[in-house]
Amino acid sequence: MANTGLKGKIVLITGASAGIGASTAMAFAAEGARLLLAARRAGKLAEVASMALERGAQAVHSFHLDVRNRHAVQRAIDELPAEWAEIEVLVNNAGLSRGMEKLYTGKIEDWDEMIDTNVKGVLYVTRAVVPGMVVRGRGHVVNLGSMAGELVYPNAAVYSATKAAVRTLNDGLREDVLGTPVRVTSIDPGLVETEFSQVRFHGDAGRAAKVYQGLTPLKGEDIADAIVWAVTRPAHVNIARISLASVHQANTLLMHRETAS
Ligand code: NDP
Ligand code: 8X3
Repeated sequence: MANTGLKGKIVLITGASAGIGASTAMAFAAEGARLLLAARRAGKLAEVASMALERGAQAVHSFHLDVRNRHAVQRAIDELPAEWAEIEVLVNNAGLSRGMEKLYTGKIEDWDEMIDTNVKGVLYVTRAVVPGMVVRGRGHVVNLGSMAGELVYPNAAVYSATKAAVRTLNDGLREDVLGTPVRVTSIDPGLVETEFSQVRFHGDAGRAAKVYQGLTPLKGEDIADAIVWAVTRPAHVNIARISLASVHQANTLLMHRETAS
């Protein structure tokens, strides 16, 4: 293992039970970090925790967290065991898309879920964790934005708006911690094959698979790799944003799909 300075460092990953969050847990585990893994599905979280220990994590502490519940978020952070309190890296990853509908016919419940998770959830976790980073004089916040935050695509206005909000919050936080050593980075991927589309289409696996048909999407590991790279730059280097997509995707509107001959 190369010395990236992450050995023994405490890394909190929200939405660690699947997809990019789980891959990020594996990548930090391989660096010997101590992992705080949070999500709602306890069984999945336990599987990720045990894989992370096998992969080299120095220790793992998992806990139930619904990022939409601001009191639960504050309580979970306040009540961390003392040996887990000094969070060095926060990965604000928990997020989702629900539905693909025109804005004027979209389901309001879907909008609420996306806004509550992707925007308010990021705010609540950031508000609970970053004061400690500022007091300790060290820390790195990584926010999962999206290419959709850069360029809205049809039938996804609300999801895209939440990710545009993440982009603004990311940049605003960087302004507000200026003068402290705390760093703030947004990771803005295009299509990544995870549970994302199944969640978006409420478990419709066929519809989800079509999203990735004929192209090679990014994998969770690709995003994890970018996150670990960003947080292991020298302490004076602040990576503002990494935008990354598959070679088959130019932006949210333009993709190259191979058709079966
Ligand atoms: P997945 O659906 O595979 O994973 C999402 C994770 O978020 C799960 O671990 C889920 O855990 C967790 N989560 C969802 N809601 C909540 C909640 N209320 N409280 C706590 N945890 C929650 O999706 P991805 O891994 O693809 O998505 C991760 C992030 O990356 C999201 O922010 C997404 O917007 C972003 N992103 C994804 C892209 C993609 O193409 N996949 C591209 C660009 C950005 P549980 O259900 O157990 O709570
Ligand atoms: C998820 C990627 O392009 O489906 O943020 O919106 S995309």
